[in-house]
Amino acid sequence: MTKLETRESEGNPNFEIRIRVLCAALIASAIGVAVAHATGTPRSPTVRVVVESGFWLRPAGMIVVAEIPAHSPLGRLSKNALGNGKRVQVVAEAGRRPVPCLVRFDTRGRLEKVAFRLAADLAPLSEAHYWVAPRAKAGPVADFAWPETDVNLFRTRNGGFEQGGETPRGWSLFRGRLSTEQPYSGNRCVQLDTNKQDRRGAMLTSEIFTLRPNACYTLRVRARGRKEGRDGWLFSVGLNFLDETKKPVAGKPSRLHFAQRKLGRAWRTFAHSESTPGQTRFGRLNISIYKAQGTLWVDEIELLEPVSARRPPPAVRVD
Ligand SMILES: [Ca+2]
Repeated sequence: MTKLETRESEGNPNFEIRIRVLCAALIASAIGVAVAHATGTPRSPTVRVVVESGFWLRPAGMIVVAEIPAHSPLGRLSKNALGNGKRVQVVAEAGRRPVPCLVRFDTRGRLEKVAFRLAADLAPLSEAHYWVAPRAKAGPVADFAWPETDVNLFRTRNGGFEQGGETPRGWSLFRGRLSTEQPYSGNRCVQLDTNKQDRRGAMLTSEIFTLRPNACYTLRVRARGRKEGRDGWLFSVGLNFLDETKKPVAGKPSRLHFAQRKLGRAWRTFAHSESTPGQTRFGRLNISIYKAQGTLWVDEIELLEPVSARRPPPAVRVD
């Protein structure tokens, strides 16, 4: 922020905020009109998709996939209403032009996902906005194939803790147990507990699984918690990279992916991407309470292995 802007905002902060809100509203309105004008379709219901590049350049033409929220008006439209996908369009906010797209419907015939090509290069650490909307008349379907989806290694490894008895299949628990208290998904999650009397911590550990060397994996974990006192970390997640002898890879014995001193009662999704060292052949996941007192709940763990690229896909979210 420049000195001039600082003085202005200090003098009348409300005014500056109002101007910004007004500008944002005008821009949004103009874009909406432009989308409708450029395509001749109703503006509603639309979904705005934000594509974030992360640390990499995402070239024009790259295919990205957006999930359409089931609760959104667009997500409630049926296959018939959308002409079996031929009456769905994606428009790039910049340049306001349609881009080729494909759609997928769920088993109930509702719009579930849209794949589309990036209209322009997306520089590292930047984002681009697109609109998904119905169109009045059926249009051409994109000529590309639906992109392969990254493989979730925990889909078959009980990442949601739904299988098994008191100890979920595929996992070891130290001072933890299964819980049916407000799971993130399905009927079960895992609960770890520590208390004042015993400061050894609590841990959830996966079985050893195969990893590829020099590949970029994305780990996602859902967690919530209740912490007592100020000490330690309530939520600590580490992925061990192991060599062919199943010993930690030299120089990078353990990669801590993320840690939180405390957590709230509502579920949050934590994610991190990291490349495996060249010697990596296997991996093992550890989630623990580290030197803290409290309760940690964990559910729906995903570890995404890239199908074709050695870098994670761009983050795509729907506003
Ligand atoms: Ca679950």
